Amino acid sequence: MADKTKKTSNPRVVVLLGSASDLPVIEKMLPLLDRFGLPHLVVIASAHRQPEKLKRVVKKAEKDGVEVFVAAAGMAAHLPGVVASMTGLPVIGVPVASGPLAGVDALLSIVQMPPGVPVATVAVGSAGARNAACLAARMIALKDPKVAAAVEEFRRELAKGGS
Ligand code: RP5
Repeated sequence: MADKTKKTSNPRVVVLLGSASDLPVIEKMLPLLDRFGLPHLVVIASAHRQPEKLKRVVKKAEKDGVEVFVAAAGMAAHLPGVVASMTGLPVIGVPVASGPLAGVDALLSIVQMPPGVPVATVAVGSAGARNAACLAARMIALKDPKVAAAVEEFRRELAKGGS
């Protein structure tokens, strides 16, 4: 499987994908992270096919100071839950409509975490990916006034009819 890791030093948000086939879903999310001033890294690391790589990526990201993980996956979609099992940082899960069940499978898998191991689950597909960027920014904005200002500016644009 090709590794399309986007290199960024000291990412504040790490976006994990279950497969290269999930890349189109997060395309519209990355410009939003840029807009909120959040350096990010995109890594393909399947929970099922590459569990050791996944653990390495999560542990290195923690060491490098990541603040929020976003994990997007389709079908059985265990990736966000497995990431949440490996870290105490916030994890946002994006369900991807990649199988015959059109994302309902991934949505239920990601949202139904056992108590104590939360994954903040957003909508299926690109809308969810965009909201993952907004939610990550709102979390980080709690302690970063610059990000808070960017979030407020974005909200003002939405109120004027932007999207
Ligand atoms: C999941 O299975 C991935 O997140 C992807 O959405 C789906 C299909 O993966 P590929 O067969 O396209 O690699 O693990």
